[in-house]
Amino acid sequence: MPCSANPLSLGVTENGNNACTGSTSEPNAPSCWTSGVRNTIWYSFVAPASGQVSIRTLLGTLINTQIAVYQGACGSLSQVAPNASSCNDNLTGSEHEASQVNLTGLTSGNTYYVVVDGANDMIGTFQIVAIDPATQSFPSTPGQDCSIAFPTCNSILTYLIQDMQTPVVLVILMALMIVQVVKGICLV
Ligand SMILES: [Ca+2]
Repeated sequence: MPCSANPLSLGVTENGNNACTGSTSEPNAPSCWTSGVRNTIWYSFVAPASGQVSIRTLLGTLINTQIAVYQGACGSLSQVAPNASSCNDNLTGSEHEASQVNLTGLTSGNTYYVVVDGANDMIGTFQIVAIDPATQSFPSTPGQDCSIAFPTCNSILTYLIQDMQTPVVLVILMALMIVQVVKGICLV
């Protein structure tokens, strides 16, 4: 429930599990959520000087999250306006059943509350991270993202096939291909 929310430090990923949770002493479900039994976990964060915070979930055994952000006293919360900016079920792109909101215009120093629920009646493990997008980026997603931009021109790419636990070196003649296809342009 909101008054026992877990504090989030900006930029630090936290593990969560919404099994064995309910929805007592908290606001009604926000309009963007998929209905069903609510099994919520509450987090809080303090808005940074930029007034900007972006929040994202990463899926675990909970395979479909939905989130919303509230403000005010923990016992009488109101959703951060506009409601469409502070509520999300599914983000677009990969891992689209996860959730993300991008908030601006927050009051620096104020405490805000983030609620995480499983869509429908879903429960399980997940991760959540909040960042100040003015100064931070979301951590990379293991198995999906490179932690840094990776130039693909004229490179030797090394892959680890995780299922086989066998390193395989693939030499890709990107330079030759790119010269043939888009001469002079380097994909980064
Ligand atoms: Ca979702």
